[in-house]
Amino acid sequence: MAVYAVGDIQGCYDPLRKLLDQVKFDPSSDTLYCVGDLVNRGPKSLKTLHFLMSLDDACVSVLGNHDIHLLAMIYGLRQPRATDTLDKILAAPDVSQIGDWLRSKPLLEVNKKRRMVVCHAGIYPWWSLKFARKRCNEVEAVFKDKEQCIDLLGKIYSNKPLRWSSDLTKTQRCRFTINALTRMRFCSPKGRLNFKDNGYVGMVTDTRVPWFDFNNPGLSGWRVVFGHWSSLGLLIRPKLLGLDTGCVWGRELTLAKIPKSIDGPIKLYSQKNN
Ligand SMILES: [Mn+2]
Repeated sequence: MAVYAVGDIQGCYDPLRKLLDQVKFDPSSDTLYCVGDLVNRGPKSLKTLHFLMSLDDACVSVLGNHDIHLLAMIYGLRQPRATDTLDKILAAPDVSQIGDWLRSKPLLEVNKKRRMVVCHAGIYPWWSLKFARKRCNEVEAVFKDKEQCIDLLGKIYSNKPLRWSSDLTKTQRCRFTINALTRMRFCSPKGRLNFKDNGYVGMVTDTRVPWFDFNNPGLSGWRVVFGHWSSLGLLIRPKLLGLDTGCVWGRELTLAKIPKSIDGPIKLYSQKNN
């Protein structure tokens, strides 16, 4: 009945399997939460997806920006970038099922018993958990319908709107939600998402603050588990767990055993990519 969370896998299949062996992961009783970015840049994206799909309900994953990029490529909406390593997936006989599986994944997962919220990049600091779930549900409902999903994927590649407001159109709301949940690192104190800087914490200024450094009473009583920020590395605070430890960049993949109590100690395991 153990609950684990793993950082950005990005096709690093071998360290993932080693970590699961190390903790004797049992898919019939344990659960593995993935913070998203299951694929791309790493060596074995297709194998990673097939393995995670085989875990069925024992794997709970949220979508990361690379997973959404893959979806857009599967549906012919995006051209490959030089750093992409998605060719094998795109040529796979079951690429359409892979697309269906990815589309069914949420942007936000909640484990009530462990008081844990899982997302790829973070939660917009001006949103309560309840409101964030409402926003994510709106996107997830669109993704579940293939035609609507394709239509939305064709419209999300823009940074705007940078700031949430209640008078956005549905497309703007969905784009903002996807950008916040899967790409955000810094926000301005006035609530603008900052996509200009890809991330050194040394870049923090009065106008560029990590999303998790804003006080958000709407998340009190919850532990947020996220990835996406490899230059941050492992981040452990009482209510925060950042798990992107840059496996795909030659560092390591991190697996965390989530304690039953929110105040309990987190056990960490890590494996390099060879
Ligand atoms: Mn990411």
